[in-house]
Amino acid sequence: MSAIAQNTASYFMELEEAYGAHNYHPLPVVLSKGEGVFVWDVEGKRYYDFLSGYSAVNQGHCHPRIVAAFTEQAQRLTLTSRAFYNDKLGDFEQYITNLLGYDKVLPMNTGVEAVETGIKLCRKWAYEVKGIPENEAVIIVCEQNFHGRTTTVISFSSDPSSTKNFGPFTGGFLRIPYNDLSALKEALKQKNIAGFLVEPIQGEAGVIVPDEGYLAAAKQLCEAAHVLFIADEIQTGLCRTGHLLACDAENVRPDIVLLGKALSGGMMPVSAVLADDEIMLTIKPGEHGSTYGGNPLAAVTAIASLQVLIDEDMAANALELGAYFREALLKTASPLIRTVRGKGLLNAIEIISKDPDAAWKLCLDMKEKGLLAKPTHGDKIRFAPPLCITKEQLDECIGIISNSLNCLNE
Ligand code: IF1
Repeated sequence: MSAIAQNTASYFMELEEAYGAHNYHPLPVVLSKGEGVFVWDVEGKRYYDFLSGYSAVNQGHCHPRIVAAFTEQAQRLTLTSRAFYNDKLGDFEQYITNLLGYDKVLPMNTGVEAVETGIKLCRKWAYEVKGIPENEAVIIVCEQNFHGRTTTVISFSSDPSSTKNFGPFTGGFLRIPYNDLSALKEALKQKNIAGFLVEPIQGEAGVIVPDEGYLAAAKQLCEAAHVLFIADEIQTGLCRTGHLLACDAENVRPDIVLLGKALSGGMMPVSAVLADDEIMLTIKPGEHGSTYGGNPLAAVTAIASLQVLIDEDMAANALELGAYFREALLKTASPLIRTVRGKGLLNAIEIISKDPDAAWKLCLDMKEKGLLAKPTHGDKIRFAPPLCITKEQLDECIGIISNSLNCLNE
């Protein structure tokens, strides 16, 4: 590896290959700078970012207002642990609970920690409020779910690449098909059901949008069965789908909301769980937490990140440009596109081709033309630009995508 000139793309790729675990398979591009909808590689080439850090940078890369809040606080106080109070956490707690309309918030770091927290809260509530016998609580989840990578969370995954040779697993989960109300109705008849954990749109599965009314009806069924409706809004939340929460589109108020990713605008891992007192206050001092959870740097960064989403009306932009984008993709009438789906600026296409590598090749070609996206499950490509993208920029991106589709078809 010493034969490769330093500071070239190959050098950085070889470095990761040699010293990093091989748990990802990145597109061959090495990024070193970001601003708004753009990222730049080490050679200075500029790209539209259509992944947005897996929806962590909804606000755009290095948003100046978030960077300013972050750097100012970084020079003042970053971490105190929760053994002491700090003068920023309360501000954040007040701001986010007011914004989303819940009694309380519990701050964590990564998305999967929010999911773990939601599961623990749901179980506590089940035993201490609902009266389910201890260790018997069951949480309903969906086929093709993605909620993160801890051992408990993969325990209820239906994806063999997430689970194979990682067992033994955590019990207490019941899997039903997604977007299937009668399956939910049946499952809710079983004994000791405590909660229903659901993604308002299934991201990893390929941006699967449920039928209109599914979330509202599912919430009603849960309510009638005295079961908590837990919405994993880690990817769909914070304006990505054209609403502050994806559940807002159906006027659904989940019993527990899980947030992460864009809660920090890409600055650092910040996640949060929201619920009312009846649920949240079942967890007592010493029963749950995290070293970094609720640190003042995270608190300040999260407030700024939320304010940017609201002040720049990013939900409205996502809603309007998302519809425009899907229509434009359909208009390309490319024989390579099997389907276009999504909501707001969380979108995906499914590629149809005899070539099993078609989606990968398309992404490589778009990269050459200045747009970054990455295939999943072989044939699906997610298109999720930062929510600050303008119509003019989006038009240019639509041009790149349709050019690449044409090139690949030749
Ligand atoms: C990876 C997708 C996005 C999530 C939902 C919890 C988490 C995630 C609904 C965990 C994380 C990620 C992680 C990333 C791939 C990715 C992803 F492909 F799965 F769909 F966003 F595009 N709930 N999603 O989507 O959050 O602990 O990672 O902070 O490579 O694992 P985390």
